[in-house]
Amino acid sequence: MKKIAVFTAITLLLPVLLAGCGSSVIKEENKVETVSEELLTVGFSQLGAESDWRNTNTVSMQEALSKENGFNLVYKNGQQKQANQITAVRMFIQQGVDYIVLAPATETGWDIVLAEARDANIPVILVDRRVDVSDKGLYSCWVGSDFELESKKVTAWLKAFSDRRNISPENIHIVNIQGSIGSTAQIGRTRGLANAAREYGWDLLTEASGDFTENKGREVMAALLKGHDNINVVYCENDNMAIGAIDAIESAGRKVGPNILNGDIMVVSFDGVNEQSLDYCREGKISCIAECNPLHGPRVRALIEALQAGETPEKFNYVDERIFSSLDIVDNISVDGITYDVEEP
Ligand code: GYE
Repeated sequence: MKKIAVFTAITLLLPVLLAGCGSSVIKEENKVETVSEELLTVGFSQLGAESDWRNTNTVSMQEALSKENGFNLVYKNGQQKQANQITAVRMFIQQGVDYIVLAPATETGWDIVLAEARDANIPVILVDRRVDVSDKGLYSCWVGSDFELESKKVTAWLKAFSDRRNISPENIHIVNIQGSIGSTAQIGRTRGLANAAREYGWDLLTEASGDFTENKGREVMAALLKGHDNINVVYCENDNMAIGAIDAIESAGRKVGPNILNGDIMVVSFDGVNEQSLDYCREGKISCIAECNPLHGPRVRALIEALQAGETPEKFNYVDERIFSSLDIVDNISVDGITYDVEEP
């Protein structure tokens, strides 16, 4: 495979300090650098920096694909826009990188650029979210979470909780603050809730996207409270939106918590990465969090090393994840025949 000898430097994003992630800092975007022939050049198109999950994921990738580990990583931040990611992938192709790692913003719209990568003989590894392409041969493999399973865990927890508290299904009035529409995480988490609401007879009032950000979560929640006076469960498709939503609920003079027949609004969420959301979970402000594991760097590294060694890794690689609640009411849940202990956050 072709190696790149020379790159020259550009770009600049202020390093983003990670909440809840100790001292890890995202390195600036980079493009050009002189690298030794010994290193494998990897172009990583990250979709953005919208959440703590995402920033932790970026750091994990940068740490695993470091020079010390034998990699020359070219990192591009797509700013939550697929068009930017397509440009980044084309740039990687032009530079003749050895591997492309893509964390795609949305599922659709990748056929053409991935065909260009294949024509250039550059293997593509997908991380986190997936692409919906007519030919699965356009990428080598994927590693990430089962987002619908995460949703099934949260809804199983809510079902068990409401059964134990004798809350009848028609008294459960849910709004869903969705992630970025068309992303794999949104699609799976939204589908899981819709299926559970139908199966259990919950009142799913409405859904609106908060784009996985704290600010939009706050905005959307404020609007939902104005439009519906009976909301008692908020299902947030990530923790950053949950933090924003909790702020909006409290600013509206309402209380977050599990006593939903006595005026509380219950918040449930996904990720378990950000320290504040874990604190909220310990305090009972967030009743339940399905973990979503962002530490894919070493997994992607292992996939690249397998491909380098001429092996064919599994096409789809799922990570194991937990469920958290500090409420002493549901010890475990069962989903698709598997029992998961509900753990302390
Ligand atoms: O849950 C959210 C992030 O795709 C799993 O994207 C990821 C999701 C994660 O912005 O916080």
